[in-house]
Amino acid sequence: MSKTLKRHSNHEKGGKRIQYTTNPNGAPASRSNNLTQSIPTNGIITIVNSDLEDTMDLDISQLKVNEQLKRKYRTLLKNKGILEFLVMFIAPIMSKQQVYQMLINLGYNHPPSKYKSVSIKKLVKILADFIINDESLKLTLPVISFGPRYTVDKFLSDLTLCSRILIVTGAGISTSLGIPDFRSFSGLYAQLDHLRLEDPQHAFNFKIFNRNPQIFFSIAHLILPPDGKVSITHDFMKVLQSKNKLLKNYTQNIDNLEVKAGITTDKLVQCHGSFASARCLSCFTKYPGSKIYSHIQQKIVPRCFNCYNRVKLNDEVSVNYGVIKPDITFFGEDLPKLYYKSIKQDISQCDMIIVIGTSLKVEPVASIVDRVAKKVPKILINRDAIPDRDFDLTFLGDCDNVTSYISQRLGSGWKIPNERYNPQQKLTCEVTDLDENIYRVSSP
Ligand code: CNA
Repeated sequence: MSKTLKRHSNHEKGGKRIQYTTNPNGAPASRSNNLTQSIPTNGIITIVNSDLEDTMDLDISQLKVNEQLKRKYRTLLKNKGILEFLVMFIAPIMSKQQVYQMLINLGYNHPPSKYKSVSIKKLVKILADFIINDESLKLTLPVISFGPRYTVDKFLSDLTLCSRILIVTGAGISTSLGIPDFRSFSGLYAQLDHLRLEDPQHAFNFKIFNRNPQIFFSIAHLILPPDGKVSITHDFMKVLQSKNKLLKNYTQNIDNLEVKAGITTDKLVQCHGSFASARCLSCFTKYPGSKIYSHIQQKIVPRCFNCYNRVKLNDEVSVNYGVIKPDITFFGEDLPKLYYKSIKQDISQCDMIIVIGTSLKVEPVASIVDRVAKKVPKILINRDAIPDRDFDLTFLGDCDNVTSYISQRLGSGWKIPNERYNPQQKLTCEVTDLDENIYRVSSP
């Protein structure tokens, strides 16, 4: 039986999601599907949507306590405890007015004059502090351990100690070389309008390729690897390899630049194949990828000589007859065997996972990070955050800047051997979201 795990796009990761909804004026929470699930972090309720505008223009100073609700809330808090109360009455999406109303209905006093100057997050924290410090409720607080935050310093120190680092990479590590990624604003998908495809992913769909190989070959030149150059991030991986710290690089890239950077074959899994080789779809003759580069550059469909020699005048052949296809994995094709052979063991062996330059939209690679043990530090380096995956630390920014920053912080022994690397480059690393542990690295 063929493997069922084919490469596919996963726009809606995460399976079933649950939202607790409630009417803060009293009705208990109910469960409904398909909406966002809230996650408390650092002991503070982060279940508010700070973007939600207050819809009613209420005069806050006029709000009065609803005695019936007050009794209900406080009895529940005393009898069931704080967690049950939160589950029943705090909704993932609440307006600032609703939070304030709850505060009043619990009998707490927060000066209306300060209402405007506090953020909704702050107001929720004030509410939580009131409840937790309310001695009349005699609350036994549940012990919830969130563990210490995974700091940048801890990450840098772990890097020096870890010896089995798994690196998952995507198109973002090659964009500095001029190869567009897929899904960014100016990425390849945004440049395919002229093909009038229902979905830009169809340019990489195996069935469609077989029906019309010209579609792929009309755009393949856009992602052909440049000659002789690799990015700072490629060379950063090489540094890890030289220090015997690289367990393996699972790359979704097809540009084969990891090999050019010197990542050895035992340390590399090209999950979606690469342009390094190609083969005839009819007779399966294997060709070096470079054999068809000039065809790709000229947007010509390359055909296999052997197969065409066999065709006689007036023979009818199918449109994909003798087409030489680069060994890259199209949607609808299976991943290379090496992926399945090694992934399980590498997931169980790694002592750190670093994900770089990928939107994590294509399965099964996208879910590798979810399969790694909880105790293993999970780091993301990307231009965009990926909120639906559980990273311990996220560095937002250009991955060449982030890897340069890491190298600079670790000292001269971590110098990246790349002509573009500048150990003196001014780079800052600033926290942008403490709850999610997200830092932005940029050059001022
Ligand atoms: P994607 O979905 O286009 O995502 C790329 C991600 O990288 C986005 O989240 C960007 O924000 C981020 N990014 C872009 N540039 C940078 C940068 N300089 N620094 C940091 N982050 C950056 O691409 P994925 O790799 O996630 O998708 C997997 C596809 C893309 C694979 O199947 C590849 O075959 C395919 N692809 C490969 C290449 C290549 O080999 N160079 C190029 C284009 C597409």
